[in-house]
Amino acid sequence: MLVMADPVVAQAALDRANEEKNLLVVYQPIHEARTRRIYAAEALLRQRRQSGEIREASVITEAAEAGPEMFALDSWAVRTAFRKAAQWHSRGAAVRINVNLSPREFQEGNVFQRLESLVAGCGVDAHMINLEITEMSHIDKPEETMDVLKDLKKLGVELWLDDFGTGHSSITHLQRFPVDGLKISGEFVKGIVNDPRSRAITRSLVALAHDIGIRVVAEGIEKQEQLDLLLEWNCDYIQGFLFSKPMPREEFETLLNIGTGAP
Ligand code: G
Ligand code: MN
Repeated sequence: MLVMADPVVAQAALDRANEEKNLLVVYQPIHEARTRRIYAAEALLRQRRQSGEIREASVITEAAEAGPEMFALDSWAVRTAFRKAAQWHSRGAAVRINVNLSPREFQEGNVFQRLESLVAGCGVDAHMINLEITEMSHIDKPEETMDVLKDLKKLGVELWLDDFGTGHSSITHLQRFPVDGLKISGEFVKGIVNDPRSRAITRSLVALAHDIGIRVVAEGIEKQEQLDLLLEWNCDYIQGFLFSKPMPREEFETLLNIGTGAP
């Protein structure tokens, strides 16, 4: 979810897409489990429909899968999030910004260079960025991936495995790559109260992460009983509708107790 090769062309495509499709970036808080302090915000791309309803923008990105526009949309979302985060930081809010890195970024190459210029252009502190990564198994060159990830870490960002335990986000990645944390998929979390398997898996994933010295976000928490168990297992961070849904920027800034004015 980074920037296209030609920034002028990319920006024009974005402005158009943005106008036509009413895109917006929403922010979902990630809280520190023990204190409930807001630790980070995950930036998510959404589409505002004429009715005013806001929905997931995956339809747009899927439709654009064949062309470069998907990157344009994603990079617009990331740039928006980075710019906002820079403003929050300048107003004294110590909140990290989580962005989702598309697996296609690795296929396109130059991930490090593109991220570096995006970070510089937005004036955001790279040490406040969490890159959420999935599906690294699509990458056929593990050595090159390793080099890119090491470079990214030198830039100062943290690397988090998203949707851990589902699809292609696997234990091999924990073994091979220098990740800082993992996000346990809501698919597991939703069963922890009633399904002994989901409970055992989630508890073990938290313990596994801690044993190798990394941190954990549990995603998709919707019920108090789920939170109680996660606290008992010493899960580090929590994200889900029980605390906060993804929200427009203004609302998130109100939560942070800061205002940044114009979009
Ligand atoms: O793949 P990733 O983990 O980045 O997906 C985040 C998505 O999960 C967002 O679209 C967000 O709206 C959704 N989400 C966040 N919290 C919850 C939750 O508590 N319940 C459900 N069902 N979805 C959630
Ligand atoms: Mn994510």
